[in-house]
Amino acid sequence: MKDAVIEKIIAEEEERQRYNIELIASENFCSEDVREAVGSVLTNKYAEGYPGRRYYGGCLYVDKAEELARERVCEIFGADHANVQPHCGSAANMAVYRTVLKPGDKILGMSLDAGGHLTHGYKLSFSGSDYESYAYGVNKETECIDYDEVERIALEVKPKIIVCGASAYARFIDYKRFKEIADKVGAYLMVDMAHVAGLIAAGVHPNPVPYADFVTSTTHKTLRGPRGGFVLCKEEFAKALDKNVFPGMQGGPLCHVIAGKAVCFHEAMQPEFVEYQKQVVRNAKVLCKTLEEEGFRIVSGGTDNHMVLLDVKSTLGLTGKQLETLLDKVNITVNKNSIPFDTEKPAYTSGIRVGTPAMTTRGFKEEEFVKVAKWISRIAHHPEEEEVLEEVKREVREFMERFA
Ligand code: DSN
Repeated sequence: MKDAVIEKIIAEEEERQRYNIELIASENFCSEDVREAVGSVLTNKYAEGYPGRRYYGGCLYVDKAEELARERVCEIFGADHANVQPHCGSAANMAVYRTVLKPGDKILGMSLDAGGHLTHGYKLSFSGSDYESYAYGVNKETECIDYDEVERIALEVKPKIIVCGASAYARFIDYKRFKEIADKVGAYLMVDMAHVAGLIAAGVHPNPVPYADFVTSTTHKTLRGPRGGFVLCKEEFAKALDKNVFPGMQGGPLCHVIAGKAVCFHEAMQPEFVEYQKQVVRNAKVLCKTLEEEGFRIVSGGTDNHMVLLDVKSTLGLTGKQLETLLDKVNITVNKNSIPFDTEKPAYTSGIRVGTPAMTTRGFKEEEFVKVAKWISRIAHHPEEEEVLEEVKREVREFMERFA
């Protein structure tokens, strides 16, 4: 590369990714094939419109790539229609809202502090400023979604759309029950499956497609593709959705990323992908159990998916930010996260979110995740001790040499 400055930055990031233990639940390592597609000449092409209906000439090959991506993702999830052009998950969610809502309409989603996403109605996001947003949370005792409470709020609010799916929720979501609630109040149902899309593709998590009017997702989390988004919907919404993505919100699609999505969907149809996702869940359960044995309080008492939410304040007296910073020092990467009914500000939080998708891709199994849990525990229990930090950092480095 002629730009030596950027070349160095990329090399440093590559080194960081190679030797760090990556536990951010929304991250993963995509395949070389996905990266090849994303780094290909398809980045040079303008292709506003859709396959067969473009506003530019020369779209023969990018048409094929987009068509393939659409067909594959519909086959994986059993959907009628897919739009694979959204640049990210937020854009996918915005496209759905713009398809069925007018500004000021009511939206009901999971609150951010209970585990929902910014775009599910948070006040500082377009979803909370363009629409009248209402939130449901989790039950104070179980820290799980209380479906009767969701129904009560829905009956009171009468939203035009109900949104479920979460960024920091370790339990199964009962999509059927959400559909019943939506039907009862005459609302559309949108499921944002971004976090669990890979698990769903592999059949280790329930599929929301039979219940939801719209399902949105990213492609880079458990699905292990390039950074991007997509929307699935019932045939009746297909035309309106497509119009709202382009020309409604976006101009030219990222043809190279769409090709990367097609590769990712192909990979998600292989038997190895099912094995990988099963391992992701097994690893999360072991990580959860070991951390619990080490004295951490697990929000909601366990996990059904790829992540574990830890309350580090009540048992260890640390904020999420403190533990995130300490773990950074030993090259274990996590993110601080609010927990339900958190009394700390979002910049500090009482929690940490950890996930297994990335390190499962790198080959970690149960045994390795027991080690990871014990390192996290040592750091959390000896936050002031420099020797402990040094020792764990050295152990992590030596350990990661085996997986580099
Ligand atoms: N920000 C993402 C996450 O980390 O979960 C969700 O989009």
